[in-house]
Amino acid sequence: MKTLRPFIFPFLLLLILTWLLAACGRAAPNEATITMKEMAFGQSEVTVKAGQPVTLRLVNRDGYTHVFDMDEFDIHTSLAANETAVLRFTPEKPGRYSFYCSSPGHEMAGMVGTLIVEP
Ligand SMILES: [Cu+2]
Repeated sequence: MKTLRPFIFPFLLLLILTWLLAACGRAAPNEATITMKEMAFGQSEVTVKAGQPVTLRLVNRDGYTHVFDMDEFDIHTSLAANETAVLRFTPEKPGRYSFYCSSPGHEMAGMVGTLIVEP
């Protein structure tokens, strides 16, 4: 057993580091997926932390174009039918920021939501 000991410690350390990295990747708090389906956003509220990069995955499940608009961050992303897009930005100031779809009539039909940026 004594000859094995030098090998076990680095192996355990590697195992723990791998587990930590995997756990961090899975629990990323500033990631969200917003689907666009049947003239609505799948999530009308998305909560993130200020000062940290945000990743938003947009998935258009409809057979026509939607737009993801968030004026405060100058985001205006158009998604064709069944298209997916990934947005990355960093909200510096806490607050509530509305997002909507600027395709004609969609906002009126209820394609609105709120990004909540917590301190
Ligand atoms: Cu739309």
